[in-house]
Amino acid sequence: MSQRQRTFRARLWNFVKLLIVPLFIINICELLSMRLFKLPPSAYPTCYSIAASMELTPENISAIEVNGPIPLEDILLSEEKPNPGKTIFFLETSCPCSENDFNFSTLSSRQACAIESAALHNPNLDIYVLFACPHFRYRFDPIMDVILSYRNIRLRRVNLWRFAEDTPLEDWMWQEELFSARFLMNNISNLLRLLCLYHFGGIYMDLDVIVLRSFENQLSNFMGAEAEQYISNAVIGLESNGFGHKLAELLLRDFEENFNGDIWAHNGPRNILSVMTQICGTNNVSLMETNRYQCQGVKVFNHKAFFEIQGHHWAHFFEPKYANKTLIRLRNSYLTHIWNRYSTKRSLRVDSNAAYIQLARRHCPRVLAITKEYFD
Ligand SMILES: *[C@@H]1O[C@H](CO)[C@@H](O)[C@H](O)[C@H]1NC(C)=O
Ligand SMILES: *[C@@H]1O[C@H](CO)[C@@H](O)[C@H](O)[C@H]1NC(C)=O
Ligand SMILES: *[C@@H]1O[C@H](CO)[C@@H](O)[C@H](O)[C@H]1NC(C)=O
Ligand SMILES: *[C@@H]1O[C@H](CO)[C@@H](O)[C@H](O)[C@H]1NC(C)=O
Ligand SMILES: CC(=O)N[C@H]1CO[C@H](CO)[C@@H](O)[C@@H]1O
Repeated sequence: MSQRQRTFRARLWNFVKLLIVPLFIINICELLSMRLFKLPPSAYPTCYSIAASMELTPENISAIEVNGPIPLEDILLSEEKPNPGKTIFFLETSCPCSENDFNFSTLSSRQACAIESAALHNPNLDIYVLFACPHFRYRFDPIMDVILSYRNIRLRRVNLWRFAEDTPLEDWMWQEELFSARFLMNNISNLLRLLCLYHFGGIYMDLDVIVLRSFENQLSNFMGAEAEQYISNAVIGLESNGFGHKLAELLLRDFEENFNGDIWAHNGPRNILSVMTQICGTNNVSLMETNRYQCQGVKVFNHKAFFEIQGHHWAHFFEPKYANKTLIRLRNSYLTHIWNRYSTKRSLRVDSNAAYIQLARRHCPRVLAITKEYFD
């Protein structure tokens, strides 16, 4: 190596050191300050803790104005509790706030449709809709009114930290919560669904589905394959006791362990597949589907049950030319996922002939009836 090359290398190395060392120190300081002064890592997650700190207690509940917003009861503090193993849970976990200011809880027509369809087809189950963040709803809100016209629907709030008490994640929520909040908040919905099933058993469903038939005869432990080698966490059923409760615990523990690990993407479905592999002794999802007894009785539905129309075909719900075929394909499904992730920006007129509207007419008639112009 020539003298010149060596000098160049030395310079380069010095430059890299100059760059890396301060970055490293900044990083350490950031971590330390988060630990020592409990500074949240970014503004967004603080909305959840602000919401939790603004809770109404029985003492100040009477301070609410007569015509003011209506407070939601905390699911754990309310006298009326979900019926163990006989409740369907929906979660609304978004939490935007600005300067301690929250919008009130409300639902889009599509979310309300999921909830109505569950209530309509399962009159003997409780339907609980849980809000992680704003704790009030508007006094005049046609969508909420129509939802509450079903006797089996309840709206509640959850305080994330209280909800983790008496679960395997109780300590973890407090210790790691601020340190890792950035990640936790992204995945709050993945976590909260497991906590619901741990507390009460029952069925969890995403808010971007339509229920097509009754689950009242399916109140056992079940999951749904979304594709070959892929089990979704969009719909999960667990009994409130016995192996169902045990499975909820395994899922929570796996969630916690891998929260700190490197395999982070798609953690919801990864979490499910890893635990199912453990209990079934195989990672082959088709074998899980055909041999329920190998999986301690946990039923894994074929993808046709919940995901007959796959994500890349989400437009089949929106374009009238696909409607007939789509409705025929869904004839044997229990529910269908509408893929909000892809379809949320796609507006749909209430008078469209699209499959989504035709399904809504049959499975969420009251919500569709009060929706003006756009079913969004
Ligand atoms: C209600 O009272 C609690 C303390 O009991 C307080 O922390 C909370 O901020 C109050 N909520 C409102 C909306 O005033
Ligand atoms: C409340 O809703 C309005 C209208 O949808 C929106 O512009 C505003 O940013 C929201 N505020 C918060 C705090 O989320
Ligand atoms: C799963 O098992 C089935 C039946 O034995 C087999 O046909 C299939 O190839 C297996 N799939 C994988 C991914 O190993
Ligand atoms: C869908 O089926 C209806 C009758 O059930 C028929 O009138 C209509 O033309 C069909 N639409 C398409 C796009 O095939
Ligand atoms: C479903 C979800 O939001 N998953 C996210 C969990 O957090 C990781 C890390 O931020 C994301 O990569 C996942 O997308």
